Amino acid sequence: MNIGIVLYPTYGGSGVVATELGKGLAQRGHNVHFVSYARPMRLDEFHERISFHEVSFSAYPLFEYPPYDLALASHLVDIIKFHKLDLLHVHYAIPHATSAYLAKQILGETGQHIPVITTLHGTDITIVGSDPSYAPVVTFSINKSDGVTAVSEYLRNETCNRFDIENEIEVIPNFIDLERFKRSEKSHFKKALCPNGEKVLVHVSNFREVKRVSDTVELFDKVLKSGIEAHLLLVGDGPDRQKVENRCRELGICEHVRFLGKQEKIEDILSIADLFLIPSGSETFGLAALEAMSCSVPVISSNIGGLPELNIHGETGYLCDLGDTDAMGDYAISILSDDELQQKLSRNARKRAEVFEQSLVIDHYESYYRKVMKRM
Ligand code: GMT
Repeated sequence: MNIGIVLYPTYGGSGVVATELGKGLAQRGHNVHFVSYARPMRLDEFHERISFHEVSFSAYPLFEYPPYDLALASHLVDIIKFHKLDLLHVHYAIPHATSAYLAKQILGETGQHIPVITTLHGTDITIVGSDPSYAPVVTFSINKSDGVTAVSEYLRNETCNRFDIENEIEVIPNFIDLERFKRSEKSHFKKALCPNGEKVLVHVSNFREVKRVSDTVELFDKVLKSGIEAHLLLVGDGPDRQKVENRCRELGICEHVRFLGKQEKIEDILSIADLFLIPSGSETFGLAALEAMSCSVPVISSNIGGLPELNIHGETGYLCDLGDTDAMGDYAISILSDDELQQKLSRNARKRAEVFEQSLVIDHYESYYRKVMKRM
């Protein structure tokens, strides 16, 4: 098949899922055309069946806001026609599903029909929560898609509750490359960061408010106060970075907290982790937690969104009420002070990650593509 994938190229789960899916499809013999305004972060290698189309648009003085959605629709018309795409898979309703609908209508005028599949990753729903003016466009774009997928049961239910959805939504979860994300020998790295064998807690995010990075610092402070020698590695960057560092200074724990910034080889860092923290205020799936679990790292998360579909309380880690850093701290202390418990949770975490193995989920996408194409 010739497949178009429209995605956001930035440091974030939806871009990672879309890129890894496209790479996996290319390995299976499909021709994949990625479309975005910049090269996607994980699209870092050459493959003869992968192309990237950059959507460029001019900043005319007349436009205070350059119309990216229209530029994208025009590019899509051209790409679909010239490369004879069989299917367009867009990640995010805003504006991708809307631009895809426009492109489809334009092509329909010439008798060319292309199925459009929209994958919801979640922030579309959150944005509408805080800005209802998008609701009609999101509802329309979801209903006009030929197929719709969501990354968790939670997101499917949330979408149906918030919008007037006529389409069926198929749940296809995030997935993981178990070969890449596995615990590997990194003792030199561990020794450099923790010369006295300190425990390692890790958090990875884009430091947006919704990630509640400060909660990781609060619960880590509790861990330190219990007498456990430990380091907290904070990976990623974003708007809350300074606030979090200020809190570490107030608590006087800076020598135990390392801000590593954005990192490509997350699996190396996860390989020396004893515990992963994801106290988010909203998380439709929690790809960062899945990456940690695949590297045999137990997870302490908030009990919200799609996280309970991934992290099993008492088996792969623990789920706590949102913002309950006291309980999170207590669970962290119990894991870090009991090797047997830590090892049991680690083994279970890896086993749980195997459910989301990449090729199984790509199979699911491929069969969904066929199902949608058949009913066209
Ligand atoms: O979490 C983020 O800030 C990034 C966001 C994105 O838009 O890329 O991730 C969302 O999609 C991921 C892939 O499906 C999910 O694993 C994340 O849970 C989801 N983030 C939120 O719901 C906040």
